[in-house]
Amino acid sequence: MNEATRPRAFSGIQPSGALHLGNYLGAIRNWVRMQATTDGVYCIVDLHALSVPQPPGTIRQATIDLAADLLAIGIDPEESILFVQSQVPEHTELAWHLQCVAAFGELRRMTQFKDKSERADFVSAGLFTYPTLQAADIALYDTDVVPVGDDQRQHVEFTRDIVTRFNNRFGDVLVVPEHRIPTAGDRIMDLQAPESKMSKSTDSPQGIVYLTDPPADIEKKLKRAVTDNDAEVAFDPTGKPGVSNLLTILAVATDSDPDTVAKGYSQYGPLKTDAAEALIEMLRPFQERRAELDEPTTIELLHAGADKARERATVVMDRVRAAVNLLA
Ligand code: AQP
Repeated sequence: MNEATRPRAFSGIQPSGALHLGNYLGAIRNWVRMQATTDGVYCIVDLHALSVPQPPGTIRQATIDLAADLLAIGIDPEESILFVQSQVPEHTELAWHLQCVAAFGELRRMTQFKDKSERADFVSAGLFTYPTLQAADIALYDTDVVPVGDDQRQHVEFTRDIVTRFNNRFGDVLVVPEHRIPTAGDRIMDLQAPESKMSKSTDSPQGIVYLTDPPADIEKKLKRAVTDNDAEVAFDPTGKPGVSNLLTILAVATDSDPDTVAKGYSQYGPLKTDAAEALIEMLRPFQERRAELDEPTTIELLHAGADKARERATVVMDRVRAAVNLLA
């Protein structure tokens, strides 16, 4: 299939901290796999990261580090476009148009906004309108599929709603996308608090497996993972969230499913040891490639990616301006 006939995929990730297992198993692994069948556009969404206060000077370095991580994981700049959101100004322009068709009430219902705003001392207007910028990111590339983890399901559905509303007002201008959420690994939980998702911005150093963690740290974190007292290995995410998380991790790392994996264990100890081993093996090639990537090469690839992204974004933005009937 050539670029013109393959479905278009788009997804983004914030440079808001080091990559963890949830980001990889829930989303990025799919990005890499889908490169064979889709025309992929992958974006480091640095403007999204600004929606919560960041320590001064951290975003630039975090952006470069994240790009190197994505290249080492297998995002191939020959196959896909990898770029930084702030280098393509059309994202914020389209976001404004979408904000003007989004309703205040539907933004207020977004669970990510509710969760993050409840935990924050300062709630920015940007955090509130975040889903409209995300909708613009997606719509700007005529996206057909959006590979994301389950936590982004509501935002992609919101994108479908406002893109459809925009089209109803202004004509058939934007493509209505669909999400692509994995059947297992769509929500990896914190090892120390398995009722919460593993997240870059929570303070849980022992609960998060970072992709750059050395093998000894992975073993230690898995060994200390919270389980329960009844010592029965079964996949039951509501009743046994800790054990189910370990089963999911081992299943996804070995391309199996959690119920099948559960049948092979009667104790938590061997399950933890095998899950750690599978993760160490899964991450080894990434960790080796990551050590070889230097900053100047990474920055150069990002600039080239931004040029390619901008070429596509200007075409869609021209369509939007014409449809809204602004003075050319
Ligand atoms: N725990 C998770 N399990 C499965 N998928 C996950 N994703 C994130 N956490 C998990 C998926 O990773 C992609 C990139 O996420 P993001 O950085 O853009 O934002 P996020 O969803 O808010 O991720 P974090 O790690 O929780 O970041 P912070 O703490 O900065 O908000 C998305 O596709 C997401 O579904």
